[in-house]
Amino acid sequence: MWNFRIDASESRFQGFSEKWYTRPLKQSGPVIPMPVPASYNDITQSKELRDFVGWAWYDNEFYVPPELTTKRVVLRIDSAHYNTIVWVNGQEVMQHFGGHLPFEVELTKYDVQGPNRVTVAINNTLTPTTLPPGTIEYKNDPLKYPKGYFVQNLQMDFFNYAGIHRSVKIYTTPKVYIDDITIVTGIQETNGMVSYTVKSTPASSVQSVHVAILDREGRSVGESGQSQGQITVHNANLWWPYSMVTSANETAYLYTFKVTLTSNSGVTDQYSLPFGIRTVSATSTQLLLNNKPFYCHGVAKHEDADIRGKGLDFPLIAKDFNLLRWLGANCIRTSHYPYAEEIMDQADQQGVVVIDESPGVGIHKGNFGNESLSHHLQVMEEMIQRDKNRPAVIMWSMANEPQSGLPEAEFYFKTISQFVKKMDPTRLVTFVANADYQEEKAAQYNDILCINRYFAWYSDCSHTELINLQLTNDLQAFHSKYSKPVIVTEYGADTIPGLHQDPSFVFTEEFQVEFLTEYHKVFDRLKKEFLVGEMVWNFADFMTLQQITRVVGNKKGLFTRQRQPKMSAHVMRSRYHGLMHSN
Ligand code: GCB
Repeated sequence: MWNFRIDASESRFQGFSEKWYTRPLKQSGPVIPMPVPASYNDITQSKELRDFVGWAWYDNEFYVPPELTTKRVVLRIDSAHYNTIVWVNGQEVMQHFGGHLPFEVELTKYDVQGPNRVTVAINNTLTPTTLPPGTIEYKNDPLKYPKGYFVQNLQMDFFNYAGIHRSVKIYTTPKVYIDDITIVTGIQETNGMVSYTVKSTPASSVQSVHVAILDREGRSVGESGQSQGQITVHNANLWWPYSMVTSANETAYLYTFKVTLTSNSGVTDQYSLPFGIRTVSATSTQLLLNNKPFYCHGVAKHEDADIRGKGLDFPLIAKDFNLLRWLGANCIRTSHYPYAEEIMDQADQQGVVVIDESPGVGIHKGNFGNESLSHHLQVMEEMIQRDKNRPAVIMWSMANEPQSGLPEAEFYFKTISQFVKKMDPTRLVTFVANADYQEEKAAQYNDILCINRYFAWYSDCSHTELINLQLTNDLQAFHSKYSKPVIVTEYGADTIPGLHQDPSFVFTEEFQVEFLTEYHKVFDRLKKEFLVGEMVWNFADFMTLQQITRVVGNKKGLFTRQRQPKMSAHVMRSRYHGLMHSN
């Protein structure tokens, strides 16, 4: 529990003018206990706090045991949404723009034996250059609104949860330490080719680097004394998604890459990184994992649950992975932002393939300028840096449903796609398109065409008899234009659990089943041609803004927000288990 208060002053700047970071937050005014990690929005009964836009302040105390002060002491925040400033003992130590990704600072140069106070101020305001973008609209009609009244307009449809969403850690490393490891794998006949680079700091103090690849039993299967090189793993066990497991291969085989660093005082640092040997590629009609065709049958998700909002929650992570297995889903998209590292660890370990998406959701006209682009590149860099060694990640998604029919989208996505390919030539890149195939300007830079479709929901609502014709024509047109494989990354219908009507009616469980089943008929046909994946929108119901089109949130889940199955979950389960055996 941290101390917490929002700055609801008219200026929204009282915290800075009164320097709340210079003394315990409770001395600045009333504070409440706030759990970390969690979104702050749903923790109290206050509507003002739930819907708050502006600076929220947290503080807490920590100690660094004297024996650790001889080491490098680092403060790491696994994620906070959105714009964050951190002070230690009243001194500003770091700032970070953007949710969903970690940031850290070395505290060694500050006196931190303690007791220490860490103060964190977080602003959830979204602007035209943040990711996701948003706008603040001031309402100036004095007959309708009080002075200074504003609303936050968002271009995404999920609730803008805010706060310290993931863990805050103090960790230590030796002074001469392993700073970064990059592993890239290839396959030659039955051998795994493991190329690696180890970065150590300060490089001048390093005497030697030793690397060893350990198998699951801890036996060394390859070693080297170089900080950079390639190791051949003979008769390698490849990393396979669990749906591709046969008697000859195992699920998600992870090796350990063990690095030992020596300085003139002996062994100074050791790090063991789990990794998998696998390759990803695409032809004009296929997605290949380890040179074998892979059909992705999965779900798009959200980090979202009652009370904690987007806060990290281990029981929820375990439950969701159990439900993915129950469903037979072999693939998830981290719609619409990078998920917690603890979730990604499970995907690596359990053999669930991931399309790793940036928070670039709802990029519209006015969000394609240079400032937006350079921030987007920065976010892609942080995301790739964080997830580059994960075997589960097969594709980077630059964005969800940008206005990619606009001419300015072409340069924007060309630049990001080239940047991503340069940083990571071993994975595929995409963004999830929503424009009509004739208007689409940027999908040429995607390796796989990812498309969200809502025929019979947002268009021709209720007319499930049109899905077959419309979806077939649309997907075929996209594929013919670009000669690339296609994944339908979203399709779904809002469904209120427990609402039944026969014949089907929108919002009933019967309608959701009928709707999904009509899509499946098309998928089953096009799967033989160029379709390489289908992903339901959404795994579970999730919270949105308050709108007349949403009944307390988006209800397109196969599961309720509390993770109980709707009728559709059983239908998907039978489909996915069937697909698994034909994969
Ligand atoms: C979409 C968006 C997703 C929405 C979904 C819907 O196309 O990508 O964020 O939640 O539609 O249900 O409207």
